[in-house]
Amino acid sequence: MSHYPQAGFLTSAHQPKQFVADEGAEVAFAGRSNAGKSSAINTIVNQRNFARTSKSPGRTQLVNFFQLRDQQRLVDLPGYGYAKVPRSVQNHWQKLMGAYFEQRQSLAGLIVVVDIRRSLGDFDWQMIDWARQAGCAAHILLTKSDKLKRGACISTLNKVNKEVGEGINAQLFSATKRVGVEEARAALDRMIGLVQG
Ligand SMILES: Nc1nc2c(ncn2[C@@H]2O[C@H](COP(=O)(O)OP(=O)(O)OP(=O)(O)O)[C@@H](O)[C@H]2O)c(=O)[nH]1
Ligand SMILES: [Mg+2]
Repeated sequence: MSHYPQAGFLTSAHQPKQFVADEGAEVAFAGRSNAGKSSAINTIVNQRNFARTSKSPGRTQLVNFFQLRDQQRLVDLPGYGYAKVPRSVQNHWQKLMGAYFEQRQSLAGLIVVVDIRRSLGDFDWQMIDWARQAGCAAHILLTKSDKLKRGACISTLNKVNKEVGEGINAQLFSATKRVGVEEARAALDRMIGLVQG
């Protein structure tokens, strides 16, 4: 059975006015295009094709809202940093994300999904800064950890934890090999308020 039996798709928003009612609590997933956000969400929720995945990066330009439990949501934010996206799309992304982080009272936490083979990029840092400004918790998934040897995973994990400093934790994750799923669920549940901590 799913860890989140009530989970389901709510809506996709292209404009802030399409965001779902700003009540309860939600945790947003952000990351570079193709980093593995949708795969991470599917694995954590334990439903195939819950959030769609794609082989062509930059396809998801919408803010996708999912119900997790009553008054608790997951949000799949549009991927960033895909060079071939036209400037108009990049500007739209910037505005949409700015509005989301500024307005969203129900934003309880941010999960930044980073391909472990890349270090944190400018946009990842912008997300972390926005989260800090919004006063919400943040957690980092170093995903695709199946692509590196154990030693390289650990040294990247240590390096990233040092870079982000106090208050934010990074962890190893793999959607393919199901690494770090319980740890990610615990972070998600803690941020969303199920477990006070
Ligand atoms: N080996 C490996 N591949 C992964 C993992 N997670 C995702 N992928 C692959 O990486 C690609 C992108 O995954 P998505 O989950 O669609 O990435 P995304 O961040 O949602 O991408 P956009 O929505 O386009 O921004 C797909 O081909 C996935 O199969 C993982 O843990 N290990
Ligand atoms: Mg996606």
